[in-house]
Amino acid sequence: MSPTITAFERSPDRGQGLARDMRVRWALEEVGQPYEVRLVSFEAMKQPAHLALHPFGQIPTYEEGSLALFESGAIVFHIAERHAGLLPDDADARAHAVAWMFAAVNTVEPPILELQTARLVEGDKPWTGERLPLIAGRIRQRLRQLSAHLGDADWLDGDFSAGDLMMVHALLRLKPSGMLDGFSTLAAYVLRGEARPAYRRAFEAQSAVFSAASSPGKK
Ligand code: GTB
Repeated sequence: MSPTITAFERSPDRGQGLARDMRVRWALEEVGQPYEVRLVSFEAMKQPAHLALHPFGQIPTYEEGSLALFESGAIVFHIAERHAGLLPDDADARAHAVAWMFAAVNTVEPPILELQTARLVEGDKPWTGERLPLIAGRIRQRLRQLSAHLGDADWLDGDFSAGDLMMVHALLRLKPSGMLDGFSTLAAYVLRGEARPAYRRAFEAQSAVFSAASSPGKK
């Protein structure tokens, strides 16, 4: 039976692949696992039926038989553990790949999210002008460190892994800010991720949802 994931009925990013269902779609495409998608509105996400799947009323979720999961990192890890292609066989290399998954969501992504919140949610606050350069500084520090680790390698630790998938997707949110432009090897790393056929298929699938919702005749 194919798993079912949830995604935004109408994504605020207008189908640019920034919402976190994209990570899950990408992982499923990498391992060749077909999947179903249930689209949810912001209202539906806060209703009991969805809260039973996701305690915080968000997307994505993942259902497979009696298993229901939330948190994109946990879902990608689950997919990577059960299918070949996203984690190395060697136990130590596998542990490294998992460390990079955590680094993506726990070390690199937080200041990137802060920037988005400061701009989009708190942009009208009197302190925003002073806060933005501080956040940008924290992001640049992480980018410098990540760039130093990556060097001229294609991926973070050997072959492409779930760690790269999570990291590339976290970095993608920086694209509109232009901050990646100052880090040519990271910009190329992100482009390598986006060029993967599995990424392209996942991107097209989530983008098609937005296009369909925006087509004439739809509210
Ligand atoms: N830690 C959780 C995970 O990784 O799964 C975070 C899940 C999460 O933040 N989900 C968001 C959500 O459901 C969608 S992805 N938000 C609705 C709500 O909280 O009510 C975050 C997101 C939203 C929009 C854009 N965008 O427009 O660019 C990008 C990312």
